[in-house]
Amino acid sequence: MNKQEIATILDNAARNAKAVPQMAAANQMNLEDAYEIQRMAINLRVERSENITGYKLGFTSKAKMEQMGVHDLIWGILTNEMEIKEGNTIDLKRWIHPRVEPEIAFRVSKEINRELTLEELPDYLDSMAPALEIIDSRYENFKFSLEDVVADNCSSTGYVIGTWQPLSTEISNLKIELMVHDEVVESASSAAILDNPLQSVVELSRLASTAGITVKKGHIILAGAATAARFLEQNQNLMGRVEKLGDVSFKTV
Ligand code: OOG
Ligand code: MG
Repeated sequence: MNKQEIATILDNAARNAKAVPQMAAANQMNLEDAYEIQRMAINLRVERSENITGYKLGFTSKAKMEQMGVHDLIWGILTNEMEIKEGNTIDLKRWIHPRVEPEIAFRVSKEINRELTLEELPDYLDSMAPALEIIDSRYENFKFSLEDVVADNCSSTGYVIGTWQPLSTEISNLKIELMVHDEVVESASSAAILDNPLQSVVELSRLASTAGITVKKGHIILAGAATAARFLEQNQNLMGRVEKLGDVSFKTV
């Protein structure tokens, strides 16, 4: 199969909520091919008039790498179709086998087109918020190689952002929790994310500028989960809680 065919299969899998087999090994896909396929699949969304709203980092913590068996940092693209408003109720039928994970989101205040240092970030970010990411691998059994997950836009499928607040640079040791019906089911320190979640923004600035992509003002950046992800079930109240930043929630049916 060529790259465009793979991108179309993955796009259809997401639209029809129907899993497909992994494709990297059978098609000798390398990492560069995988990112090209990711862009092609995003272009199909843009052709349907979706807008790019930001970027997400993946496998920035050991807990995530170990859960999924992939040990390299990856990045994917978010669109407005993936945005879920805080407090909304989502019908799980729109997804295949969705999981949720607690995250921290940053908002870009000035165009980023080169690799930034940690010290420079306060000039480029204006706010941060607690967030929940919903991931839904398009592959059967939620199993993939590094190339497969990259081609599948890093399992991106949904995100919920809590209340934005001014950027604070001291966030390297905040408690991050995932709660189901008010019970904590996953918990970690933000230090689990590359020792400091702001480091995810540094990594994104490097990866995006190398790929010739400009991160625009207003874009959001998800730093990557600090904990393992949990499968979603019907009739759940989900909440992400980040110490000092507050809560973010949604419900399932
Ligand atoms: C890939 C996405 C990883 C994160 O926060 O580490 C990710 C997956 O686990 O399916 O979003
Ligand atoms: Mg994530």
